[in-house]
Amino acid sequence: MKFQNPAEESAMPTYRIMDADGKIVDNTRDPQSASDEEVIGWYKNMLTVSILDLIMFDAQRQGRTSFYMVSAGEEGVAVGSASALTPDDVCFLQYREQGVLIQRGFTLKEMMSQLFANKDDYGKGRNMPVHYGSEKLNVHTISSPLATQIPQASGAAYALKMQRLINPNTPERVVACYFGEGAASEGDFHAALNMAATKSCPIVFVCRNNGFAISTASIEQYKGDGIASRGLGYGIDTIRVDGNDIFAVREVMREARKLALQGDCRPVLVEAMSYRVSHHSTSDDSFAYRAKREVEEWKRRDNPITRLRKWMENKGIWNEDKEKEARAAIRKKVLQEFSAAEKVKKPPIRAMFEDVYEEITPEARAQMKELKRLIETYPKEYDVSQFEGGSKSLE
Ligand SMILES: Cc1ncc(C[n+]2csc(CCOP(=O)(O)OP(=O)(O)O)c2C)c(N)n1
Repeated sequence: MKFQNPAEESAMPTYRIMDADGKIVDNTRDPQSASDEEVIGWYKNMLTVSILDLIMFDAQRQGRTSFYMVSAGEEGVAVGSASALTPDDVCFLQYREQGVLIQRGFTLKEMMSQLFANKDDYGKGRNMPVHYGSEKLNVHTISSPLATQIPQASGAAYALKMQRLINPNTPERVVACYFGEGAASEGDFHAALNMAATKSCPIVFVCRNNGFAISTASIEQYKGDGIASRGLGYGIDTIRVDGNDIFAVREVMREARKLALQGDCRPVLVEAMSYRVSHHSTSDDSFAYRAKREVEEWKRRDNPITRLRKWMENKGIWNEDKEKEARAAIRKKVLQEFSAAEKVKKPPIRAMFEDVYEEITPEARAQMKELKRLIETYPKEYDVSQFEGGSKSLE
């Protein structure tokens, strides 16, 4: 009799194409599978995420927005994986994947409208900042309860498979579902993987393992070999990848997408290793639970942006001048959209009552009427001038 002991098993390896100096270490793969222009495009998208993050983090500190979450250190996972998807593929996000949205074509204006909850926000200003969504880009709207999107994503993938069974002319599509290693401790993660495996769903689960879930280090989050080892238990093809290596993330995602669509379809699990360089959110001071020096060391040692920059410089397609120019242009664009979005009116107050159900109920109508009466009775208490249509929208 022998008990299998996880400590005696070797850890799952981490796939890598280029090292921290931007040098290619896996020559069996063409690191590019894309033109120089495309690679530069990914680089600029990662820079955009990073510059947007710095500006919006400061804006929150000045009280100009209520909340923000940065993606520092994880730009490569988001942009690299999204670059391997087609526009038809469907995405479910957690919240630290702004690079997925930008790579899919979400504009800075769309981003700012959500962050400032103005009348151009698709969510009509109802959600906290960073809870983006885009019907046009097949990105489901982000919600705060962790991991709830994972079984929903399995269900969506099952629906895509059924669509093709009913009509084989429907284009091949997969679901890409993102979550953190902390969220993977939720029951929903387990329900989702089991459902996707037993129903053979065309889905790629992308776990961002950045070492922390707010103040909880991953050493307190699980005892096994990360999240990847769980995939095998559910009968799911699994790979661990270096999340700071955009080429590796892209290649893994391209292969995962192919696998997911093969034969009767099947789910794939990708665990992308990185480090959460930033505070968890604007509501968190991470130096209360980790040393500042540790963070500084990580920043200096490795980073998805500098890694790709080194590769591009080695190849002779990037230099200091281009870097300065790109940074200045992105910064200017972000600030332009920032000040434009800040000035746009808030959604009509009426929007507060809409979409709870498909139609406004008689009870909600009565509440609208009462709210209008209160606003008009106490105009000094309720300044509604910044809301589109003022109290009239409640008629
Ligand atoms: C169901 C649920 N529990 C707790 C929270 C509070 N919460 C928000 S983010 C977070 C940490 C998530 O960590 P992880 O999934 O590793 O993602 P990361 O923030 O590291 O990107 C927690 C506990 C929540 N939003 N939902």
